Amino acid sequence: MKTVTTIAEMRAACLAARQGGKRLGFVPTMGALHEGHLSLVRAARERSDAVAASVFVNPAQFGPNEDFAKYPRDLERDKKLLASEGVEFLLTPSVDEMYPKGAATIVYVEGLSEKLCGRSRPGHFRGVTTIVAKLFNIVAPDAAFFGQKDAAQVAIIRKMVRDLNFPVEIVACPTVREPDGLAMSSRNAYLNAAERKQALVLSRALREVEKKFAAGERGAGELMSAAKTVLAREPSVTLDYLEIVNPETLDPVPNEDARGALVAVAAFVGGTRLIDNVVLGGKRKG
Ligand code: PAJ
Repeated sequence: MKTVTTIAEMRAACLAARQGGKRLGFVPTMGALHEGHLSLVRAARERSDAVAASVFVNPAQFGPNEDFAKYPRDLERDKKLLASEGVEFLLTPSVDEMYPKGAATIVYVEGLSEKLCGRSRPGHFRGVTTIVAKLFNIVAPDAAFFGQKDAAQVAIIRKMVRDLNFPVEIVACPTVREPDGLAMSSRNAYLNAAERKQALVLSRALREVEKKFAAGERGAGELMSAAKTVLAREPSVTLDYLEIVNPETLDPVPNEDARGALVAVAAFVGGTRLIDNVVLGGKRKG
């Protein structure tokens, strides 16, 4: 694996691969890698001739009172994992390399960026789309791989790619979970033993929704209250949002029909903000 810290080196390495006729897959990450990240690398390998990745904790997507400073970082471990998964090119830039003094341009997807996590994390998605656009310009991948775990992020990046004509295919990959159902996240490392148990209420609430949906319930309101009943059993967990939305527009679905809807939840477990979601089956109307 060729690991570089400068944009120029990454651009040259990726360009050479593409000019050699290789289809290039790309997996952007913030490191502290787990099986969720590695599943994206495996998906990228299956669908590409060479895989590029990045590890960059992007300050622009963290709010002033969020965890940028304490976000878990273990670059040596990340490098070993990515090398063993067959990544060919890895970019691990400094903040100054990605945001040199005077950088003033942002990429902002209007509307979608204020929904779901965007409502409680102002500026978050603007930071995400700006860095992902920059990384796409550096790597110029044929396809880029993102986790469905961050469903709003997928919707917003798809919209950015359409609106700005990036010649890249966006591939969304399923959420990887711990055996007990907790969605894998670099932030799970913040949880103590008690919080780790409490955190299970998120996936439990979503499973309850899926169960009710499978039993024939189609009403978004009914499905919401089923989830809320489960969440209320863990009063130490503070709900940020629970929404049943169209997975593309992120707007609430009509109350009478939750088919094909995204059920998304965010909650604080102790000081840690966790998110999870499921997409319900069936065909959406319209
Ligand atoms: P990060 O949180 O490191 O996640 C990198 C990628 O891994 C994202 O596409 C995310 O959705 C995916 N991922 C995380 N947990 C997952 C899980 N349990 N199952 C499947 N995929 C999972 O998302 C970001 O970084 C950043 O916003 C980034 C896109 C890199 C821009 O800075």
